[in-house]
Amino acid sequence: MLVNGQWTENWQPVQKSDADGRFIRQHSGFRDRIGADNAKGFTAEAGRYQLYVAYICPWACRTLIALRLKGLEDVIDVCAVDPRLGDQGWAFTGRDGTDFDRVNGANYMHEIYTLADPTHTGRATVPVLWDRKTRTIVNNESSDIVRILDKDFAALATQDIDLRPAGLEAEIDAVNERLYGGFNNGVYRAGFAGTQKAYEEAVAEVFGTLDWMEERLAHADWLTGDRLTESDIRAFVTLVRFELAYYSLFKCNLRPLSAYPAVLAYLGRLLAIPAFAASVRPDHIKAGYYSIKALNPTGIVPAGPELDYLEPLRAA
Ligand SMILES: N[C@@H](CCC(=O)N[C@@H](CS)C(=O)NCC(=O)O)C(=O)O
Repeated sequence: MLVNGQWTENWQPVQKSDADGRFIRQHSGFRDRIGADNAKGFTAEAGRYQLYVAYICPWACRTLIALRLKGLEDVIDVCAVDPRLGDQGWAFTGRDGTDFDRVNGANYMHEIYTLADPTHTGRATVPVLWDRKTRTIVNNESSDIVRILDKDFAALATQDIDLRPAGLEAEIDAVNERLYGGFNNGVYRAGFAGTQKAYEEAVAEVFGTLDWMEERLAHADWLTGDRLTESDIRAFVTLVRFELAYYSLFKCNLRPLSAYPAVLAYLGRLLAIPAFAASVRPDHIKAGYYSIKALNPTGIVPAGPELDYLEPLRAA
């Protein structure tokens, strides 16, 4: 991670945890919005911003899905890092269908953080929304970036979809909260638990949340009812990684997804939407998660699993 703008290589096993070994996620440091009332002058313009992502990363893929659902591909450039997290963190290698950084010419993601703030301290995470004009980071928090794309770029969007419709905000927030603690971050809390107690606590919440989703989806197509919202993006990014990575590497193996027929059908509905399908690169997901040395010292990537619900991606 970066400490006062200097890259510190030996950070890989160091995940923050509490006294009982519970994984603690770092807070995102750049939290601006885009619009006329922004004090830093960030306004919605075509060709001004670049979105840095990793196809392995569920948080980054939230923003990629939102970008494509809104039809903003020609408005905001996307730059994808190599899926493997190395000694220098995320890198721009051009391998496996990823990108070189044409905007800043960086080799590593941490350079983007020090360009924005030469004394930055923190992990150099994706996603990052970069402003070419002021040469800084607008925002590095996926939940904000999804709303920036949905609301702040609404006038430039070419698809008529509202991911957070008026009147549904409270319901969306309640679903998001449940999903974050028990599922999106829950799988990480299981995977990076430092004690048996912390692991068992997290894994029980993960499957409790899947039980809850199964119940909801038995009566509705989407998590908040009859229209797709940002909550479905949040559920999707974790669901589609569940059996590729979390079930095995993060030890979330109480039950496979086939024990949840309504959830599995929901995953199929989401995968049939091109914006969702285009965000899924199973090879990146496996290569990326299994490159986490603290969890998989040999770096060996498993051959499977073969998953029927990912078949349509292969045909595409
Ligand atoms: N709060 C952030 C979390 C992003 C995050 O944790 N990204 C991970 C990839 S899945 C990352 O870049 N990790 C690199 C690191 O921790 O050094 C968000 O939702 O945008």
